[in-house]
Amino acid sequence: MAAMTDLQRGDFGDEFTWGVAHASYQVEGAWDADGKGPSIWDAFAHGGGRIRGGATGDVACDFYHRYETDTDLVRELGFDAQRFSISWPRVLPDGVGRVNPAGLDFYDRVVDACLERGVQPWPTLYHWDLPQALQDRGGWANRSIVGWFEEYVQVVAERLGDRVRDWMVFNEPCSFLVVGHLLGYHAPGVRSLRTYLAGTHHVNLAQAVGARVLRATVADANVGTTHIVTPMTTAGDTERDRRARASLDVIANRIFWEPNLGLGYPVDDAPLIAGIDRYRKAGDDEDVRVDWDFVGVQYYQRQRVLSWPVPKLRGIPLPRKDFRRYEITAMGWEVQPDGLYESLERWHAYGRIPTLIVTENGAAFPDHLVEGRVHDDRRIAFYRDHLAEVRRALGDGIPVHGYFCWSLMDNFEWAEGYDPRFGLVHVDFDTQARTVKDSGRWFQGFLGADAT
Ligand code: GCO
Repeated sequence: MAAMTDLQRGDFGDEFTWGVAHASYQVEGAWDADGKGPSIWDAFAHGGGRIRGGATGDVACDFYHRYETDTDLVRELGFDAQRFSISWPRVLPDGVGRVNPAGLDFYDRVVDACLERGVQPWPTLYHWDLPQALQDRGGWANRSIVGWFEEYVQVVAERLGDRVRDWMVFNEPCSFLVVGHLLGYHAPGVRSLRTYLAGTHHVNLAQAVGARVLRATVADANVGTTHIVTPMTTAGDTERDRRARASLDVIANRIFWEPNLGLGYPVDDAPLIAGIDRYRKAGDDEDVRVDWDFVGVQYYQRQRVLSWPVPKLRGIPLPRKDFRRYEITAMGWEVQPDGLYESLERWHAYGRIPTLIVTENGAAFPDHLVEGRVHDDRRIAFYRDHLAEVRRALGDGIPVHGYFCWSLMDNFEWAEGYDPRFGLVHVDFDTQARTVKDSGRWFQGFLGADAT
C-alpha cells in the first residue's frame, strides 16, 4: 500500500470541511423514549432472525443520552463538522400529524451541543428509519409519501433552520431501496421489483420536495443529498459483460441520480426498469429536478458484476467480490482507494454539481482493545490512501469541499449488527465506554488538534 507520508491538512485548503458521520438508528438507542414512535428498523430488528447475533438498535451507542460527551470527542479530535441524521418517528411518531415536542427538543439540543463546541451541525433528514406507521400505509411504495415527507421536512426545517445551514435530504437511496425493497435483507424486508421501482420514483420526488422546503424555509441553506457511488467492473469485456455492467450501474447508481439532474430514467441501458413508467405522472419530470448545492459522495468499494442472470431476481446480475487482488475489510469489501477518485470524477463529469463532498468513507477492521488502546494501523492506512485520492481529485480541478469519516464511533451496522467496527472511537457496548483508537489520534494530529 502506498504510504502517503507527505499528506497534510493544508493540501486541502483552508475552506475544506473535515467531519465525522453517524446516523440516528445506528447510534441513538432510546428506541421508545419520550414519545418516539417505532421505525421500520425497530420492527425489523424486533422481528427476529434477520440481524446478526439478534442485535437491535434499542440501546446502540446511547447517543440519545451521551450526545454531549460524544460531541466533545468530535471537537477533541479536531473535526469541524458532525453529520448526524434525524429520526422521523422521533419527531412525528405517526409519520404525519402529531409532533412529538420531546423528539424535536432532542435535535435542538444536539444542534446546540455542536454549536457550543464550534462544530458545524450537518443533519440528514432520512437515514432509513421510516416511521412504521407509514410503512403500514405502504411506505415508499405509496405516492402519498411525497406529501408526508414534505410535512416532516417542514417541521424540522422550521425548528432547526435558524441555526443549521448545511442539510442533506437523503442518505443513499440505493441502499434502502435495493437492499431493503428489492433484495429484502434490510428493513422493511421487502423483495419486489415493483416496490423497488415505485419506491425509487417516490424517493426521487421526495428529494426534490425536501430540497424545495429547505430552500423556502431556511435562509442561505446549503442543500445537498448523499449517494453511495459503487463503480462497477466486470471479469471480461464481452458484449454480455458490458450489458451486465450497464444494467447494474443503472439499478444501483444512475436511477437515483439522473432524474434529479433532469436527465430522466436511463431505461435504454437497463430495460428491466421500464416498469417505472407505471408510477410516473404528468409533470413529474419537471417536479423531480433539483439544483443541488452539493452532492455527498459516499464511497466504500467497487463491485464486480456477473454477466449471467439470477432467476429469482428476474435477471438482475448480482455483484460479486474479487477476493484475490485486494485487501479485504471486515465487511468483505475490497480496499481500492482509486475508486474514490473515480466516483468523484464521475459526478463531476455530469457538469451540474457545483460542489462535491465526501460525506462517508471508512472501513471496518477487526479491532482489539488492549490496555486502553486500539492499534488500528490498517484503518489509518485506509484513510491516508483515500485522502490521497481526494487530494488528487482536487489537484485535477474536481471541486471537493469536504470529507466526513464513517464513523465517529463503532455503532449498529444494520444487518451485520455490532460486529463490524467502523469507528475512530471504540465503543464497549456493555459499558458504553468510549476509547479513542489510534486512527482517531492520527486524525487529531493530522487536523492539528493535538497542538491545542
Ligand atoms: C451506508 C450508510 C451507513 C453505513 C456505512 C457502513 O452507507 O450503508 O450510510 O449507515 O453504516 O456505509 O456500511
